[in-house]
Amino acid sequence: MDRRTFLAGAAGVGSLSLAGCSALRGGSASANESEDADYDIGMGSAFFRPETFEIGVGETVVWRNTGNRRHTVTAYEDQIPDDADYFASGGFDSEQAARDGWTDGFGGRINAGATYEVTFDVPGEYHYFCIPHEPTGMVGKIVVTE
Ligand SMILES: [Cu+2]
Repeated sequence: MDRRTFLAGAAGVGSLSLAGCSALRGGSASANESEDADYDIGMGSAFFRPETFEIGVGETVVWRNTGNRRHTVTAYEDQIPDDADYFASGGFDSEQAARDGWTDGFGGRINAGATYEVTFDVPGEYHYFCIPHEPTGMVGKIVVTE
């Protein structure tokens, strides 16, 4: 009689602690963290977020199109450090080539959900923009520090 009571009590405690564990695991905190880790800069309807992003020399910046429209990441050729390589989604080697490529058939587009990344080896400030949304102020800045 005493033994049966003890076993029933132990089983009850076990169920309770299991329920507690799965409630914790089902929390959304860890899921959100891993999504954020996929990119550094999001691209919304007509903005880069964050608009200014700071990294160290040799680090890589990942942009992700977090919206539904097509965007580009296109450097302003005269607003990057003198000895830095030009960068633009689509692999264009000049700002004019990137603008022409977009006009010719949306070259350099980053579709919804897609990513684009650049590794920065030269310190300084890099200003860039999105070709289709430049008129509405979709610009950003990368600050690379030593
Ligand atoms: Cu855009």
